[in-house]
Amino acid sequence: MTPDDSTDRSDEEDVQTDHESHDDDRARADGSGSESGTSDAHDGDEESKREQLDEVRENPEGEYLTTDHGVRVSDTDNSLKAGERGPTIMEDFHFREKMTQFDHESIPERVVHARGTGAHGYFEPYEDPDLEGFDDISELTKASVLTDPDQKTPVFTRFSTVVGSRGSADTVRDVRGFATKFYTEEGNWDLVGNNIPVFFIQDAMEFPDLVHAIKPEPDDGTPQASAAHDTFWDFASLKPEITHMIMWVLSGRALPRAYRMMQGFGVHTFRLVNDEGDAHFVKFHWTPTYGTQQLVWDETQKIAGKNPDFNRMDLYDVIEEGYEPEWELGVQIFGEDEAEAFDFDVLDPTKIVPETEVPVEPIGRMVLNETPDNFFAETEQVAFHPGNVVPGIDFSNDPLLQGRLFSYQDTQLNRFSGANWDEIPINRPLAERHNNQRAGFMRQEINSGKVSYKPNSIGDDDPQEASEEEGGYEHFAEKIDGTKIRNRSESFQTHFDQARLFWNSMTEPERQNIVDAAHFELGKVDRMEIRERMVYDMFNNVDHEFAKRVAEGIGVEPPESPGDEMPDHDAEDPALSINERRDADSIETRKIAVLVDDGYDSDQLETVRSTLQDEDARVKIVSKVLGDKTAENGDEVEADKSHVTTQSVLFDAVYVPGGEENVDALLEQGDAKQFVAEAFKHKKAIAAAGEATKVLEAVELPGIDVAGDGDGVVSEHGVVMDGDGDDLEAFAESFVDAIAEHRHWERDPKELSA
Ligand code: HDD
Repeated sequence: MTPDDSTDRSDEEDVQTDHESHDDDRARADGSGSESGTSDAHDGDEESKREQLDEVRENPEGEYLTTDHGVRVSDTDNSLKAGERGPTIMEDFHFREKMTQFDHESIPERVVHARGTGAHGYFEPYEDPDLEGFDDISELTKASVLTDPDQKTPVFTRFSTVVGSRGSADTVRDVRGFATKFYTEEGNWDLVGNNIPVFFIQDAMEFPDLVHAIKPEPDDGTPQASAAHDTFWDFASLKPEITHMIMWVLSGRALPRAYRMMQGFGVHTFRLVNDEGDAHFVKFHWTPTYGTQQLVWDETQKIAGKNPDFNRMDLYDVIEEGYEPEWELGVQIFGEDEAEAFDFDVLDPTKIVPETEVPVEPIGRMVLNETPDNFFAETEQVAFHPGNVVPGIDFSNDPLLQGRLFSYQDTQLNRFSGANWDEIPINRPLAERHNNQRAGFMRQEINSGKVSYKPNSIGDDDPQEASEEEGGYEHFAEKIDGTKIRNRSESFQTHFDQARLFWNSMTEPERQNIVDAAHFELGKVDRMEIRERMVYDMFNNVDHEFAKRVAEGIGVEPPESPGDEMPDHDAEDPALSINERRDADSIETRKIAVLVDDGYDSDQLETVRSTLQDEDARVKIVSKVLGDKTAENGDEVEADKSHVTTQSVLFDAVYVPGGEENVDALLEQGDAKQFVAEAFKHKKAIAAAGEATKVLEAVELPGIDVAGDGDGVVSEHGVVMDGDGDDLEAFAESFVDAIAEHRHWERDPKELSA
């Protein structure tokens, strides 16, 4: 019997309430049953979500304009009036409808993570991943989305900033959201994480306070998308548990180069549960194959003005250009006994499980390969909920996670004004849905039949509850024996250990970035007592030298001795440092500007350009004004951007080709010299050959001896030069290597700004 048969009234007497009797009915367990409502049965391949969305796509090409009710419209510019110059008439249904739709176009923005962008793709588990202590991943979990290499599960991933409103700039200092909806055969699984593996607070109860403190202040509504104001640091300075997160937020992690160049973390400890009901703790990690990379602070602020959609456009553009951003999903697995032995509590979301203790083991990969058709319908309306899990994936008692399990469902009610947000195409699962929900605002499904309750005899007691074997979700049978209590566990009280681990793990340039960030953030705090608390009560308990360095820049008397709670350890974990981990050496998708004017050296430009393009970098010609530029030999290139519309901060590297006339023109252009100077300041690779080295001389790059005739190809701190301009291939290769370094941190950050 399939679920469809249950509406057959002739079967009414044949009531089955014994679920065991449905054992043969595999249709329920494997999702291969007949279609029902708007949720089709799909076989869970990569295309299946796309096919489901295709059913609701609309394209007006070649069609007549109609009202929402399908009546063709003859004039959409003029309202219906009583006389040519008379008042508008109420009966103008087209005017009323058009205006009403417009007036109701916006929905409340997300209370946090309002600003974001998303893309479609798929997830596929690796064949036979190497997992220490397990012969097969099915010993760990029964979630086929993670175990079956033949299953390509469609996903939609939305990246976001946290604090800013929907229209705020992308490159602000902030945590980034990294939320993935897996449309699995067994229902939707939402992994709603961030690009930082810890969180500000330990208990969801504190979340409204945290968000109120960091959002614009309630009296004047400023500042936008920034933690750099009194209320946030007031809150932070009174909450030692926030220390570890503060270290991450002051670091380059809060300034990702691109969404596709940041790690993602599930943050909480979750559980994986196998067929036998055995559970292991797990931490989820996403690692980008384009490498974990950051911007520098000065650059982020300029980008916010030049292109506030920097990260949004980056993701859209690379996918549209045919690149496929990819992340590897890794897991850290540990048992309850191991968890007991750690000197921190795995239920405390302000703690990582250091990779030096438990390695990250890769189990699959996610590829994003399709942009949404419509930002509102897909990216804005996608609704995540950490409570969306599938059999084999379960929660832990992390009090932050437990609170999230309530908050997300609730917040969607606010965003969508009703409970049927799960029926919106982007949120609708691929797995079949059958239950006794029938009503509510904007109900889309038409559920047939008389029955919407259980138990029932009229409808054969369908839909049936599924046993575990039939795919029914069973919560992990954790034994709980507790006293009702409202307090914080003693095991949650070590606040500085891992903050110190983070500081110890940073390279010196990263440390300097953290200190500079603290100078900026706390420099914006008016109240001295808050700045003092941050230095004495927080930073001085992480590292004494660090506290002194911060104090010196914010008018606070440097502490004379380390804080009483400063941990006595020098442990490091190289996985925490962006500079140490790198994750990728390729320059694929990197954006390289070529500064060109008439009279450029065409052979040189083409050699460098083709070398870069062979490496899948994106090369753009930048000139004073748009239009074609003519080379010495009569070749032409068309400028992609002019100095008015672009700037060095929007590129990863810059190349200045030779050619006497070209170089003379560039030397006259302040914008061109500024382009090179800023690229240097932001530690990006720079290349110049032949006459073009004169541009480097004119810009006076601190600490760089510009190569001259006879020096050959020279690479100094990421500045690649060929004074003779005659070894172009070696020159181009050297430039590729310099770009792959991402940033040349050894350049003194202070020198140019001095
Ligand atoms: Fe949250 C959105 C990630 C703690 C309450 N959160 C939201 C989004 C991400 C995260 C990525 C955006 C989803 C999207 O793109 O639509 N949140 C996290 C992480 C947390 C976390 C990694 C800590 C580990 N969040 C957290 C707590 C609460 C919330 C403790 C409340 C108790 N979060 C929300 C929310 C949001 C949200 C208010 C706003 C919009 C939404 O849910 O859909 O419910």
